[in-house]
Amino acid sequence: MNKKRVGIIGAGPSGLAQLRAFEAAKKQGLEVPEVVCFEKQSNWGGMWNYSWRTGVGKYGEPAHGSMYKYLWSNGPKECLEFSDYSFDEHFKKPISSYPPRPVLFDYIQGRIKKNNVRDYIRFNTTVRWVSYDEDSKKFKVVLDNLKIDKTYSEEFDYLVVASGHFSTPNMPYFEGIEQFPGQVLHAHDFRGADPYKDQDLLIIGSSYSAEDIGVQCHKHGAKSVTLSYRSNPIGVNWPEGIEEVPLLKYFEGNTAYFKDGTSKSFDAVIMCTGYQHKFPFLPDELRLKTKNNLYPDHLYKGVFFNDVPNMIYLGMQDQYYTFNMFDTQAWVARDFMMDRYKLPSKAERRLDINKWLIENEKLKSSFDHVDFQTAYIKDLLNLSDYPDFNVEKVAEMFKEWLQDKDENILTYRDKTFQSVVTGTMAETHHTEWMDELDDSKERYLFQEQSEEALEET
Ligand code: FAD
Ligand code: NA7
Repeated sequence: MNKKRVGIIGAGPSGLAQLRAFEAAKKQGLEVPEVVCFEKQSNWGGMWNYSWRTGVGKYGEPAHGSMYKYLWSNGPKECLEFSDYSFDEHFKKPISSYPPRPVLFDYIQGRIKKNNVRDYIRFNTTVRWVSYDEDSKKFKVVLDNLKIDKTYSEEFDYLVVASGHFSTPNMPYFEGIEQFPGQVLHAHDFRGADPYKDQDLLIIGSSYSAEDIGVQCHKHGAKSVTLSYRSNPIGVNWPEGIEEVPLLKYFEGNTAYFKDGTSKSFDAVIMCTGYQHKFPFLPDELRLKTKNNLYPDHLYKGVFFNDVPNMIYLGMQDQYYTFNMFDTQAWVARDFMMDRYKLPSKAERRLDINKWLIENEKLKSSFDHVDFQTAYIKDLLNLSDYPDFNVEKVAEMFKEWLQDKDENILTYRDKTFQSVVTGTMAETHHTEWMDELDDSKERYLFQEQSEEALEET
């Protein structure tokens, strides 16, 4: 009998989780389907694979990356730790709770390099279009090999969409913006705080990107940072040099006028106004249509597209949990694709989705959001053999993290947490975050080593 074929779109943390899940089954001696992963970039890691490029990539595809220089983990690493590959196993010593991007990229790669999963990935390959044949129950996937500029197609029994949803900007219009004399960009194109040194910076938005880009620019020498919110302010205890104001109404030249009647002149504007779930390679009947939220409609268990459940989406939720959530999803998806986990009827699936949607509607506070996603992870953990971890403890850490940010947005990254995987307590980083201007892996790890060495002498 021919092996079933699984296509995975994207080799970011979600796609890599799917590959790792299949490898784990293979290690147990189980027969796994034939798996092919398509990645339009030349390397894996998704967002964590930093690119200086904006606009388009080398081959003219929309640039995927939204991460920037000086990006440090915005939550404790203990909240995202893989439960089958600990930080201790990777770094061989305790590290701090908030590592910079290159260090987390290294960690993601470490687990994957232990297996031969690179062989399953076709890099520089964009998924151009997908169609589904109801009779044969197969997906036809049209692909572009970007390097040799060749289009071809292949068929799959299952398709896993792991293409991320923080890449296509949501870019609102404000009256007069077309005449604004300075730079106007979306967070997607922000590549570091350096250009905003000594500048008065206006940031629109009040979520993760606004908070982090605002704080990074403050840290790296912006003259002032003004955050303009639509619904709710971030509301933390801002230091001098950062302030929050209600929504921008319009610009006149370089002056911005806000809803509360105040105004200020700016050198640059960064729209931290979120992203669109965008799947230009999917037809209507297969496409997830949702805003960024904790439980997108139409996905049973947050992964199986209810109309066509052989179509699987990973990581489409708004995220408190990240790497470990992608894992819990990928393990359940794998078991379904290997006939080890059976789905209930479409109507039953709909009822289950509705149950989660109703709960999602009731959420008010950030703590409620954490509890909701924690319940979701627990539900998934019950469905596969992904190594159990203390999710309740992780939820507590998320709440502590939220409180730390409220108390002091400039020092929360100096705090340390305890791993639920190994019990190891994180190290205090050698330099306080506000004084640390170098985000390289070498500096992050080397300094710790040299301090250790110093202690030994
Ligand atoms: P992605 O990482 O986006 O990967 C998707 C992959 O799919 C990419 O490699 C892309 O090239 C590929 N792809 C897309 N379309 C196609 C196509 N048509 N054909 C072939 N390949 C395609 N999370 C944290 O845990 N901690 C943080 O500190 C943190 N900071 C963040 C900061 C920023 C600025 C952003 C944008 C996100 C941040 N996140 C953070 C969340 C982050 O998105 C997740 O950690 C994680 O990268 C999501 O993984 P993913 O695989 O689902 O998507
Ligand atoms: P989010 O978390 O989706 O937040 C988007 C923000 O943009 C949010 O504050 C919105 O305000 C605001 N927004 C959206 N449209 C507008 C308009 N038209 N006007 C003003 N404000 C608007 O995206 P982020 O980029 O912050 O975070 C995404 C990921 O990147 C995250 O995982 C991080 O780790 C990094 P609202 O509250 O809806 O009024």
